[in-house]
Amino acid sequence: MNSTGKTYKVKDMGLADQGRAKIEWAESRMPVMMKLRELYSESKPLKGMKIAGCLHVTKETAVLVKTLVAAGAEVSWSGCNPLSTQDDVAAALAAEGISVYAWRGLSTDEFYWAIEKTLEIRPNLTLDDGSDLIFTIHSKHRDLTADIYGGSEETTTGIHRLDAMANEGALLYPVVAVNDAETKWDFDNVYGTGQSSMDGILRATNILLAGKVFVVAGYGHCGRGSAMRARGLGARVIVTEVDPIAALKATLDGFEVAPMDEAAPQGDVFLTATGMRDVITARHFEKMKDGAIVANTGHYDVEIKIDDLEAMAKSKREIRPNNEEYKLSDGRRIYILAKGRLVNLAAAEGHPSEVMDMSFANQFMAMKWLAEQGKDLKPEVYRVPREQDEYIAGLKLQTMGISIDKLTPEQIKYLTDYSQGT
Ligand code: 9W4
Repeated sequence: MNSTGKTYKVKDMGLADQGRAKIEWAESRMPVMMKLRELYSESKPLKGMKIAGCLHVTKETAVLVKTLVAAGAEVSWSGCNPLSTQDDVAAALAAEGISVYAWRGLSTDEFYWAIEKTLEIRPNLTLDDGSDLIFTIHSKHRDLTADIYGGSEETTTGIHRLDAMANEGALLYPVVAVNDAETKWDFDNVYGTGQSSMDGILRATNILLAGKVFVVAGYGHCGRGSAMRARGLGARVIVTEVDPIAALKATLDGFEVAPMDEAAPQGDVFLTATGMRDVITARHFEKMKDGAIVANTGHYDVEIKIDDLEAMAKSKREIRPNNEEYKLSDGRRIYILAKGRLVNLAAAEGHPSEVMDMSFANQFMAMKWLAEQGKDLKPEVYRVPREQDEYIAGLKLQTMGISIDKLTPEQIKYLTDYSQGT
């Protein structure tokens, strides 16, 4: 129990001061969240709302939690991934009076126990990353849905599952698909993943990227962000693709484009960002130079076929944290970062706070909207309205001291009046 009589379970309350410092640092980088906190701490649009959240317990999430509380909500929280919980942040939240049930490395049973604990408040709103809360409520606690105005979901994967539920008529309350906001996915993927992938590669290797050949597999948003940043650090970038449109964009953006078979013998660093499995396999490892570094920032750990490398290797050792050296029988050495898992999360810290600022502003606005309208909505999956996206982008620009032009009434008329011709 903490000073406010709330229960919690975290690793070590002695870490609370360190966690508080981390949260304050994030707050100083999340001006949109701080603006929303200022705007709504008086009118308290979430007053009377109980929110259960299941989302990575990080310094940025703590800023979201504190903003929900400032807007009047009572909050209970668990982490959505056993490896992403920052124990110091969890302790700081507990010390602030939040019912938080999260510690790094908890077991599957403990994970579901934590979710159950957060549901004890009988939430009016749920906030998910991966839809574990929504699924637990729909399968085990249907009685709770009577009090629930709605929920939000952070990820694409979660939303796909919810769309399927809604299509079958199985969804019992409205859910906002936060991932679909442009101020969320586009900025996360291009600027968040782009920078944090370079960060992960540099932390795991400490190499000079200038002058290196950097191969990016996939020219979706994450690939584009990574290619841009690698170029910015002075690397010569080669993009590989299967989609002719994406390949053409990469070419016109000034990148070399080649098949992986041709890129393999040239690359110093390889980064997969395709979302597809088996992008780098034995065939490519066979052709790589001695010292080649291979990392993934795409889908889980399936893009690099490490089993192939294991089979080819004579020996293997950890040479630095998140960096394993595989020695082949011909003497070549190949380095795999973070065991082929997401290098930006495992070897660095994910999206910088400035990027999470917009994702979580979308979460906050979704909660506010559901608190105000949820009871009148059908149990469907709702996209974030364009106006919310524009509001958040506008706030971000404002906090950065950047102003933009406005359409004049004549221009608006010109836009909508087809009779004027071209
Ligand atoms: N973090 C994560 C996942 C797996 C993992 C070394 C190998 C996602 C989004 C946000 O999934 C997340 N595996 C690890 S560390 C680790 C961390 N290892 C350790 O050995 C396995 C995750 C959202 N987010 C940001 O991006 C920034 N602030 C946020 O809230 C966070 C974490």
